[in-house]
Amino acid sequence: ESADVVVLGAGPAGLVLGILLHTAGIDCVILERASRTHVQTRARAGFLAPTTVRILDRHGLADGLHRHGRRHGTCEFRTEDGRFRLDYGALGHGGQHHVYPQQHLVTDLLNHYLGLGGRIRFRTEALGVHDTDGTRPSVTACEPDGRSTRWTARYVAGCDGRYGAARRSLPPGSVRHHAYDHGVTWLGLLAEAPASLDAVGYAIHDHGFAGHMARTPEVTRYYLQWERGTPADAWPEQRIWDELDVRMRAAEHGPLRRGRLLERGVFDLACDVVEPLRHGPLFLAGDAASLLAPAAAKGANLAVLEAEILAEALADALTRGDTAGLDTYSDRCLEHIWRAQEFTGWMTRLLHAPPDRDQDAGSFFHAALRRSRLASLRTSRIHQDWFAENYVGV
Ligand code: RFL
Repeated sequence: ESADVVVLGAGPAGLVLGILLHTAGIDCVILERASRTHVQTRARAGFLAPTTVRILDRHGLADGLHRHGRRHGTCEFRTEDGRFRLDYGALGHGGQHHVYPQQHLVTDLLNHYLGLGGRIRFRTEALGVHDTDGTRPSVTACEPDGRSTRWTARYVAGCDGRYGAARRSLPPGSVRHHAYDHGVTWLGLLAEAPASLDAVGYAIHDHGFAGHMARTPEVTRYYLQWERGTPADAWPEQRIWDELDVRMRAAEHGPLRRGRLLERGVFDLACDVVEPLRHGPLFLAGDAASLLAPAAAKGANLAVLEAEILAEALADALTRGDTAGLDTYSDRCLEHIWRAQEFTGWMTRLLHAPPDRDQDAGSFFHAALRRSRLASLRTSRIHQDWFAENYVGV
């Protein structure tokens, strides 16, 4: 089988790319390992940046977001020195987030793509991308019935995440892989409960970080810094809520609204960047290109931005033979990626004690630095503007 562009993965990156290519009249197909139900129900991100909303608006993909998403522009830090709020939507360039769960966005994008007549194969796992040294790459894939197929293409877009086939297929030595582990682990929770505060909550505590993020009126995301290696189900629900109360200082600032925990997942705050985001006719976008720790909510936003840049470049190449956009794709994206990595690293260090905190040396020093950094953020308008610009920007 064949298509001009074979897209691997139907997350935000793959779907935006598929829609824009299809709209530009490019023959493309999306291969997705998971089932349609799985793709439409996988809860992850929720905070969409103004750039993302502008991109979705530009292509008529933001109806659901405007109808059901909510604007959000406040975060609250809770520390041993009390709490303070930043109305980041009124600082910096005045940008706000839209809170709209990623699975709803993915559902909207998928419906749009299918409505256009776009081709997608669910439960079809890409096994490898081949012949990337030439001009006629191919993708081997495993179909739902276990048969294997080969797709030939002009270009392949790897939007299949960190563990996908695109990254695995890069020939050794063809790209550099910069990986960094922040040394911190989070337990991510989805609670069947309304938000407990009208802000993103970041709690800094001796026991470790705790976070609160709105999702929908019925569901709220919480995070607990978690000991690496401890399974997600190690604690009963009661203990998790009690610990959230302690770290969020509920006794001081008001109770958390408790509810059944719908989902738990443990993940390390590790990040990486592939450089360049291209090998011959194979291009990487989204998490396949760069993974970010979720501390600053950048991953889905970068995925959409990169998909738009790549779609334009591929359309220029395929319709006009103009490959200038493909040649600059990697550099353009890497600029945004490193900026997002830098801010995410800054947020990660703001929210967590360094992993060596139990070894006395340095721990007091680091705690003092963090306190001072928070004091600056609480009191300096310039620091706040910088924070706001980076917090909502991609
Ligand atoms: P996705 O969404 O992971 O989609 C990749 C798709 O590829 C499929 N796939 C394959 N298909 C075919 N063949 C193969 N061999 C395949 N291997 C994989 C997968 O089934 C999947 O459907 O990647 P994409 O499109 O690059 O999008 C990236 C975002 O999903 C990710 O960056 C964000 O979810 C990160 N993130 C957040 N980002 C934000 O911008 N704001 C947030 O608030 C935010 N919160 C989060 C997050 C990620 C989290 N997790 C995953 C740790 C919260 C959490 C808990």
